[in-house]
Amino acid sequence: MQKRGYIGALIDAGCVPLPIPPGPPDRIRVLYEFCDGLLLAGGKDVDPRAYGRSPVTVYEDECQPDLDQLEFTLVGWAREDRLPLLGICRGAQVLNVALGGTLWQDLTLQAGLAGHGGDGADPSPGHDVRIESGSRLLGIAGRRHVYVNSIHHQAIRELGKGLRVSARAPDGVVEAIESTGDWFAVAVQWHPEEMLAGAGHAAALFAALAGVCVPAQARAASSARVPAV
Ligand SMILES: [Mn+2]
Repeated sequence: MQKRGYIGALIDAGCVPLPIPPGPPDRIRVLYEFCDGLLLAGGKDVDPRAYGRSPVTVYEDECQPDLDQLEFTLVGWAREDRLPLLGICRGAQVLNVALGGTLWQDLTLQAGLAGHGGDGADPSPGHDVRIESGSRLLGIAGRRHVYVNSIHHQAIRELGKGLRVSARAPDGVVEAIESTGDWFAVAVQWHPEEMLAGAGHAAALFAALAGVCVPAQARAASSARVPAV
């Protein structure tokens, strides 16, 4: 979590934000054990080599492979523990890649898909998204069509294992994904933390995460297995 927006949104939803800085997995695990849920925030591009592709754009120097690995580890733990997860922008991409999916490295290189901003020179005014029926996201947002901001030049390409598309932009770009199973893992390509003043569906995402978080002590008490550190 790098921006005040995420922290403020979590506090407003009744959470106690606990930033997890990069570090060795054993130390990260100590912090993870305190968590009742996980927010994967926006940030730099995922290193394309993490999903078996060579970098095709100038954004390679924007990558942060150590952060990628940390967040892949966190996703793996969260999936195993069914720890609730909300992914935002890069966080949605991290969730997808951690589960074996791939990304469009640069939407501006794809015909008809350039209108999502995020390249620093051409900010997008935003766009509509259509939320898929039967999705968790529809239950959270409460309606099929919402208007969102758009500050990304990458997007979900091939889905990771156990994920489904839960919203698309009018041009077909995947704008939200979520777990198909009983794990609350919901991720959006837009930035709800920057939309809290104007859109009820933005605050609803953070409220949904807070609502499904089970206190860590109760989770430990209900489980016969203590995760190994
Ligand atoms: Mn977009």
